[in-house]
Amino acid sequence: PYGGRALPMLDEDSDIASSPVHSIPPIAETKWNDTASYKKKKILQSWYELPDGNWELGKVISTSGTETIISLLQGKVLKVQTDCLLPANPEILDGVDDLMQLSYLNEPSVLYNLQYRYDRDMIYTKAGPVLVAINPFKKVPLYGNEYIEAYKKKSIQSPHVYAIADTALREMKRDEVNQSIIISGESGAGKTETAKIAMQYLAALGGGSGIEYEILKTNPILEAFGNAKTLRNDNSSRFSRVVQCAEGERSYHMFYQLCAGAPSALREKLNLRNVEDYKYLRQSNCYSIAGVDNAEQFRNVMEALDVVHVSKDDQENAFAMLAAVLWLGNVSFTLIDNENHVEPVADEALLTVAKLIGCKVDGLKLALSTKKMKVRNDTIVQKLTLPQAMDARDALAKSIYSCLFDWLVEQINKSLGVGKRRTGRCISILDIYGFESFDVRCFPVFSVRLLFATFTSAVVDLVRAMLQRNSFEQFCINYANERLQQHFNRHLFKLEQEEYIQDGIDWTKVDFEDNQACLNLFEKKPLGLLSLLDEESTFPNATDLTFADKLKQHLKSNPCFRGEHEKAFTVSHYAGEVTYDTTGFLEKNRDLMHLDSIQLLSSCSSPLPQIFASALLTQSEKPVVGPLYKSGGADSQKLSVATKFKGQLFQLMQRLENTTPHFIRCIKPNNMQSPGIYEQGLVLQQLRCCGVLEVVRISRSGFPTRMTHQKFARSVASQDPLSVSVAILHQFNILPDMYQVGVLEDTRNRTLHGILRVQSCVRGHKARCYLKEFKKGIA
Ligand code: AD9
Ligand code: MG
Repeated sequence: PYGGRALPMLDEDSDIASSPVHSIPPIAETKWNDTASYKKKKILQSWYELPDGNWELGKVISTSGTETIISLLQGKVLKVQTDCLLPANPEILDGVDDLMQLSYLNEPSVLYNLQYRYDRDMIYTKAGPVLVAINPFKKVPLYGNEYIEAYKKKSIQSPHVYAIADTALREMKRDEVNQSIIISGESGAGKTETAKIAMQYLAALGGGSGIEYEILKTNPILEAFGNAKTLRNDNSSRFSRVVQCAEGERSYHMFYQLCAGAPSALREKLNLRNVEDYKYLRQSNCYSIAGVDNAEQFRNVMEALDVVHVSKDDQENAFAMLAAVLWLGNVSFTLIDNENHVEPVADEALLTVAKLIGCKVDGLKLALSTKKMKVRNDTIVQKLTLPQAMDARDALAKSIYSCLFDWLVEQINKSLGVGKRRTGRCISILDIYGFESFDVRCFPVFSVRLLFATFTSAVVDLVRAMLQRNSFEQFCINYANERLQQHFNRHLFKLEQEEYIQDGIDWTKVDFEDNQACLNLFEKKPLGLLSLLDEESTFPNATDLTFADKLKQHLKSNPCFRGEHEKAFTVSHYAGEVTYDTTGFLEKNRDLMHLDSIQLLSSCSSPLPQIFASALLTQSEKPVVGPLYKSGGADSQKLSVATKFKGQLFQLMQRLENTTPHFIRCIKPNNMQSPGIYEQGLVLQQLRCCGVLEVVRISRSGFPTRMTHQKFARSVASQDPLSVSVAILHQFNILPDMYQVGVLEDTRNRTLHGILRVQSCVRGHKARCYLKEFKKGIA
């Protein structure tokens, strides 16, 4: 990431200066291909890479020529090429709080340091300004009031989510600037738990107005309606999985909780059945989560809804919508002519849906079996075939659910008075879905073995789920992550350096992996992925194959793009290459919600469907950002899903841009959701993806501590700040070429090792002192 330039301001003893330069994620490594320097530096321990890619620590016995003899842990002695080794840190640095303190910042050293801490339940580590959190998959004794108090009083210094939340709160008050805590990581890495821990701290410090308790109580509600069990995480934050669910996964928790926990009066009113009686829930063959009691959870959610002042009526209305979604899934169709047109069967399912949403049965039938289209001045009614009718049904179910979720959030915000608080300042916590890539290549061996073992339909489905392609959902998720990564880069690389330059610091610019080219690939008009997708979505005869061809035709020279076989294409994301399968892209982007269904909802007598209808109309017709998408033939103007997504993403980014960000990177140490298992390869891949190590490097080569001359001078009790500073530099034999005119600050915290590196500048009266590391004893 350092684009071929040596890092600035390094003393001759620093390992970073001699690092070879890499242009892509692997962390720049210090290879000791020069034996003399190896000897000179008295490296006692080294990392040796085993054939399986893991690293093992070895003691260096002797080095001669280009070969080194090392003894590994179990006493095995090897003669190896010296340049196959990476230097290890001295034991005194085992488990340091901040990766910045490591003398050697190579991959095995970082992995080792994180593991050392993880094994001791120290799941948090700083990587310069970023907090790294490794999922313990068990209860760790790091939370609760005692810890909150300790972080509040600053009597504990160890890295923690509490410390990040505390800093955010302090900076919000001190600078009167909104703050954000941005939490990222793969599915199951611990983002949502981390967000809750941050909320817990903020709530405890909030001042006891009672609102804190209410805010914490929003968690069970949002999780019941917004989370589901997936193969990767029993409590995964999801979107859109009402109508489809893979084997072994579940739909949103709330459905199971309602079916298990609704009191009998409510059951009767909503005509509720058991989970197995609903097709939407039945398809994945999974109803329970180990250790979770659905009925009890339902009572928790009801209690939480009371706490956040959602009225009993509104609660019941919401449950009715859930029941309507479930019954919609059971609506079946029958052929009515020779042209494969269908209409819904007027059975219990259809009648119950009509009753729950408060519409006429005929109106519902029509909405699920026809589509009105305007051609010039005429309205024509098109009958639907079975797949079209099923799509219309599923689209209605999805819309009702997503409207219900939005409505619920709005109710909670209203009742908590969000946006109307006195101070007007806020801390936003962003818990976003992480980068997703289904590595199709990894699975075949496993799946073939499975297939031979037991050829049941359940297994085939499981394999299908495992072989999931990267589809439209991953495309959107990864695009969002690409934007977030840019935000991360901007703050931790770009702005930092701009500040040095602005302050007149003699600074050689450090290049970093900029992902602008990939963002351009998505956003460029008219020849970017999103524009081309929208364009193709407007052609009634377009198919996923014509879409893929179009991409290949227009983007073939783009370095971030590669066409693949048939319907596939590959994007070079910051986190690696992802191959997308365009199957279903156009359908998903068009958003099948027909205007007929919206009209149906607006004609309903129940209160919620009407609210949903107007929300859907504004959503689909109000341009947010980007071009309008005309649905084929009709004159209704609708935004495509991708364009809507982009609009929402831009709003989010705009909001984040106006805050001081604090970053937390969550890491998943294994795929089994088990405690105590730390898979080096898996951790390394996540560290490489998120650029954490590059941040450490830049922070280390930069000047993390800044102080005005005045403040510094006060701390050494002097009348003349500048001369005191220079005197100190002189006293410690700091060579003149290691500092510019300036002053020096005491960094008591930074005394572990290393050499004083000072650089400062004077610009008018606002001179600042910049320094890097401090030699033990200077403080
Ligand atoms: V997803 O992208 O929403 O699928 P997340 O949100 O990153 O994912 P989540 O926070 O739900 O993951 O964590 C997954 C599970 O890890 C939790 O259900 C806990 O069982 C476990 N976990 C995560 N963090 C902690 C922790 N600090 N302490 C204990 C934890 N357990
Ligand atoms: Mg989550």
